[in-house]
Amino acid sequence: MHFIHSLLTLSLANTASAHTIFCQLKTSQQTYAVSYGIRTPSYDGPQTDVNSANLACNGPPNPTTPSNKVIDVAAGNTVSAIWRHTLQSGSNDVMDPGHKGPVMAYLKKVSNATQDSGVGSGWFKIQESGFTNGIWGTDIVINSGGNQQIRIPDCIEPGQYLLRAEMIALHGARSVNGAQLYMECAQINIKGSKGTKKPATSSIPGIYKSNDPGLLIDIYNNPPTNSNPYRIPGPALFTC
Ligand SMILES: [Cu+2]
Repeated sequence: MHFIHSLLTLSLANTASAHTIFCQLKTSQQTYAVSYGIRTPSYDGPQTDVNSANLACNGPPNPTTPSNKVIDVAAGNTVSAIWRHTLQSGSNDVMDPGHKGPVMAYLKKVSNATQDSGVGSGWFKIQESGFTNGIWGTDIVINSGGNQQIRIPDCIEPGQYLLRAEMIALHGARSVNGAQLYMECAQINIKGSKGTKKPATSSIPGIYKSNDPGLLIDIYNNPPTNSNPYRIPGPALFTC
């Protein structure tokens, strides 16, 4: 009994230590330092309450550190949101591969990216990957050394934005609030766009419900299939 308990404790400890942080941004120009222009937490834990204000740009129980930097990004460029298990981890330590689920990115136009909390309206989704041919979005990120590829639209207005990158782990999602949501916000300045499109926007919190079919799901006993595909949560993807 004691042996079994120890094994259980060990496996829980492993799970807890294998969360993830979007901690670094790479543009076509430069790979920025860890935490440069990104509000990173020191602890890598998830948010699990989709109605929390901390769903926007993370927060307690994972307090984030502000950054006074804003990263220039050229419209139409593809950037990488780089994910790591901890702020010190390398590319071989992205997240526990047992963490399976969708990957998404959102933008919000702001007047001052270093000051805006991100909470509330203005968000639109610019990238998503769910479950295709047995591969989860998280698998793609882990297998590419932690790189989430995000194309910055070239049809929207230039200026300052928050870039919110998100990975969702569904291993515990068979019960309500069992999905683990990981997100951080980078502070960017989109340059070179002559676009004027104004995407339809949503509020965070507000993009997800705890019973969304993509968040309340038993991926082990009732995995998505071709006839019952995985439904990525959140608003429709914005495209130019
Ligand atoms: Cu985790």
